[in-house]
Amino acid sequence: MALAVAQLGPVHLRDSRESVVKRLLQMMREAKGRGARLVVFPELALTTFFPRYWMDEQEAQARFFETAMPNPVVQPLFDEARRLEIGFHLGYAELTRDGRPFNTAILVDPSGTIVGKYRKIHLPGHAERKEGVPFQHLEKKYFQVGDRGFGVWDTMGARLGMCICNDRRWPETYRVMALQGAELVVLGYNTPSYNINWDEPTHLRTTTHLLALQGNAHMNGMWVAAAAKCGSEDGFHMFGSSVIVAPTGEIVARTLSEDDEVITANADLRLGELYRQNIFNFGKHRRPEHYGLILER
Ligand code: CDT
Repeated sequence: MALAVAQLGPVHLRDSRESVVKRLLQMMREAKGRGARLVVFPELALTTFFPRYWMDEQEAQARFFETAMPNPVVQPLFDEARRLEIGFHLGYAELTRDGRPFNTAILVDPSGTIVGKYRKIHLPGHAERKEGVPFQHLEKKYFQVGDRGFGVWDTMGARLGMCICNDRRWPETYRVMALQGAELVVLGYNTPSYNINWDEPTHLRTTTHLLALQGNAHMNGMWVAAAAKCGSEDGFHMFGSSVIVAPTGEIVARTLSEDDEVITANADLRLGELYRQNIFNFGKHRRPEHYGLILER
């Protein structure tokens, strides 16, 4: 499967959604030009990473959430996907009709139809205002925990799963999708380079990000494609290192910049099948009777 990851450089507070959609469109065209059938965009791709700012929920919802998808601002993405016959994955802040806020991602097929939706389950950070730190991480304040579980979708010739950012650090995320036969998991992320909780060397932020993707891709015999929004948003830096990881655990493509950048790879889905039929043959080798504690605690 020809796959593209479209990393986004910074989106500042002053940047309009229209300007972001233009950048996404340009990368979608580049992805298509390189033969991709699917392009993966980041988490909360349409705005700055607003959970770093303290405000009341109503203000956040008015400024940063989408009440419909598609809507007139993002419609050009759907139209271009249909024209080019390319699918895409897009993260955005969703406010449902009954007023529930989620950190959401959609999967759109090459006819421009939404075929899958995922709402982020592992919400990092805090809900209360944290004092003495350079920025907040208020996902627990602005979003509810996703209510749809970890699904998979048969589309574009593959069985695809989705997760969002912090979900990528939890083995259960991938395993639940692998148990449903996922061959490829796509995700977007916004990860601050500075750790507000302890004095963590900056390079470890990237190391642990890659470890999580590579280890889980391998242990579940799947491809993983991860797209960052990165660089310095109004002075708040987030790392790049968007990657496409093979079921071997190897990185087959990685961004060089911390700006808008497209990477591509030909994901041979049979490679994952080799692992799922042999060393990670769940039916033959898993021992769920010894894993009960995972659901009890
Ligand atoms: N967006 C997101 O989930 N970011 C988290 C940062 C965790 S630090 C509170 C991540 O895991 O990358």
